[in-house]
Amino acid sequence: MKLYGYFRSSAAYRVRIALNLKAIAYEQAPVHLIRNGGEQHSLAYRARNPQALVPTLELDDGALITQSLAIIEYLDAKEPSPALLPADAKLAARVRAVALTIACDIHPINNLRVLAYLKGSMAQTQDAVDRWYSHWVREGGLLAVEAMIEGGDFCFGDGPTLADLCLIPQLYNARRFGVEIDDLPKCLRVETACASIPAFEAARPERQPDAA
Ligand SMILES: N[C@@H](CCC(=O)N[C@@H](CS)C(=O)NCC(=O)O)C(=O)O
Repeated sequence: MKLYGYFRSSAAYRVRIALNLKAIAYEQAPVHLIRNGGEQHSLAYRARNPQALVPTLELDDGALITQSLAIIEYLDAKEPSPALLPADAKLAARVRAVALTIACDIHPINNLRVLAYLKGSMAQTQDAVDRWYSHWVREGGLLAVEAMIEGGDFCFGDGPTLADLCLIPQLYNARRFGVEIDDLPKCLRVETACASIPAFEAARPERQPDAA
């Protein structure tokens, strides 16, 4: 398998954790989101992912899957162990609710292209853009995730699920942009627990071949 991604992309980070947890071998194909005007916009990459976003997973037969959550659910179906969604339907719905809060409610409005549009076409200052980012990470939001998760080492239960795969990259990004997260003890406990798991550690942005 080949993962088209970018070291700092939180969506690609989610998929790297899933691949590592399931011990699936894969090759990385870096797509630099800043250099050359953003390599995601190239014709070659758009042919793989019409949204011009990372990640894209290319399977051994050449099939392409886009959208990190769709990729992770595909991997979970193909390689069920360890399961990233609980068998219990009610618990699985709670796991998905946290994952979707991050992937659908926080991430899209804080994506690179949105921040660039605010700064460029909307002529906002860097300070205004930073305030937008922090506001939507928290209110959009991690404050809700803090209330939704259980308070143990993982968001739910005694092992990582799709919820943790979304939370850890979001916390990484929050730290990178200086967003206050010290008042989220349950999220921070999950962050500490996941940091000791090699699959999470190996997926960290600074450990990737394209980290610059
Ligand atoms: N919902 C998509 C989001 C993908 C996404 O927005 N990726 C970002 C990096 S985290 C990206 O490629 N941004 C490029 C841009 O904004 O131009 C997913 O989960 O895969």
